[in-house]
Amino acid sequence: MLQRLLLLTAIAASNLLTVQAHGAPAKDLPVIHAQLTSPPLVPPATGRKTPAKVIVELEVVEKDMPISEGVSYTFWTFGGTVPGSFIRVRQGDTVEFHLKNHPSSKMPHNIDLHGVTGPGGGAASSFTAPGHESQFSFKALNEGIYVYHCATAPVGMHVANGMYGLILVEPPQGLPKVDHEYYVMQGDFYTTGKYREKGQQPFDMEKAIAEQPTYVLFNGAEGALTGDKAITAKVGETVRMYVGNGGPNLVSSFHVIGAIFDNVRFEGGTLAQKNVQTTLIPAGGAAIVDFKAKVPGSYVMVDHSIFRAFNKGALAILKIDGPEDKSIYSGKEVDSVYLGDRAAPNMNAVASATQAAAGGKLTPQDQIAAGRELFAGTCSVCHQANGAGLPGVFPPLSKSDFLSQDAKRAIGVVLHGLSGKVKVNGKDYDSVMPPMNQLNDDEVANILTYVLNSWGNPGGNITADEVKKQRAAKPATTNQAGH
Ligand code: HEC
Ligand SMILES: [Cu+2]
Repeated sequence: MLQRLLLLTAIAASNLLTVQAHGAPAKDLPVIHAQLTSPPLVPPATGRKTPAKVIVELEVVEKDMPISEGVSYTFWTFGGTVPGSFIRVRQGDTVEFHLKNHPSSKMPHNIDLHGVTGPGGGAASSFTAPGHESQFSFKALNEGIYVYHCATAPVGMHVANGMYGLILVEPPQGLPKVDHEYYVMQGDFYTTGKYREKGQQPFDMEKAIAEQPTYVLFNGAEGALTGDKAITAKVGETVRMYVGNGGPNLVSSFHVIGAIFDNVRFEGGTLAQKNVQTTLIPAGGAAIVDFKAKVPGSYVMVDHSIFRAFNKGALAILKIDGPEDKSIYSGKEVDSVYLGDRAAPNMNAVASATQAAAGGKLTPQDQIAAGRELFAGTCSVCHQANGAGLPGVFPPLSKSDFLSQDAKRAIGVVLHGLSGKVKVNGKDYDSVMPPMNQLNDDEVANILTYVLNSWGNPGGNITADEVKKQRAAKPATTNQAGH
């Protein structure tokens, strides 16, 4: 309340001081409290034509948050989110920076802002123990979009835990008006467990040193920008995205499937490149991309190092609503081809199955519901959504005699793949199913339980333990004669 009052007073005071000479001493500048936003939101334009003294208050909070469905991670955050709060100032502003470290923190932290001119970018002046606050000032000399991050030893670990964000230094004349501005930031994450392995996952220093991330994510969590959390626009509107890359290790090949960036301020600099398909965003760097929404549908944002998108989580959605324009594009809405198992608008059933499993109360009904969501986009690409398969190419899973002969054998099929001749419902198939061992034990168990209880199959259930045992075993024989 008091803070609000102070803020209002500060704004009122700043309005009184209309004309401000360039280069006025900081003590004469109007005082403004920066409004910070959580991703994917961006604070409004400063709207100022003259410099100000801008007070930024940012608090470091260490907290557990989901990194994927049913997977929890202890993030270290600037402002409670990954990436951290978005800061917006104007070139020529003097920024009075207050860094607080929440009393519940276990670690000291500091901040290095790439928009600062001075040794360490503020790091040396901002070392802050838990329960403390530090303060330093800098003048925003250069316009641009800048990464900030923690630089406390071990630096890589602080960054890997989510300690980065963006600060925009507007040019004196401001940026051209657009209809939407969004804040998207990539990061790579290292957990001791495998991708999507459930439960609390600690940081894995060895994977981080080897630069082998378990997750590559936009905005700190798988699904942070998909389903009902997708960012949105309407046909005819302009969209600007401030896209950062916190790293710590990977360089991002940022791409929006089905869109061309009209303008890219690459590397966050002042020059704009036009008509760009994929823009490279270095670790510790950022870009400003903009484009006009022309055709409705779901646009999938990826790191075009494509295994990161489909197997490590680097996938987000921009949903554009509005009338079709068949003269530009005649096709259909993006489907499971690009969305994969993210095609389901939400994965609630997967999350509740995970919760039930953790509490030892998993029912076959939970498994079936979760399996249905995972089947879409994972198995349905080949076996079809109704399990009917495609004649001569993909065998049916509906009323499959192969499946009902030996339900447990299907575990091996999913984990290790299947090739060679196989007869299903009297028809021969001689093709290849790739191993799908990127799925974890719960996922395989749930998908197969769903399959066993769908389309006239015999029912029953498969447990995660059974999957675990078969994962260690050798590949299933591909020849039916062996059975
Ligand atoms: C890339 C295409 C593809 C995907 C994805 C795929 N399969 Fe298959 N699947 C096949 C092919 C092809 C065969 C037959 C292989 C052969 O001819 O030896 C097969 C065979 C099978 C069989 C044994 C035959 C039958 O019809 O009962 C089962 C069970 C099965 N798949 C389950 C799954 C499940 C569950 C998933 C999802 C986790 C999945 N498959 C994903 C292509 C695929
Ligand atoms: Cu830190």
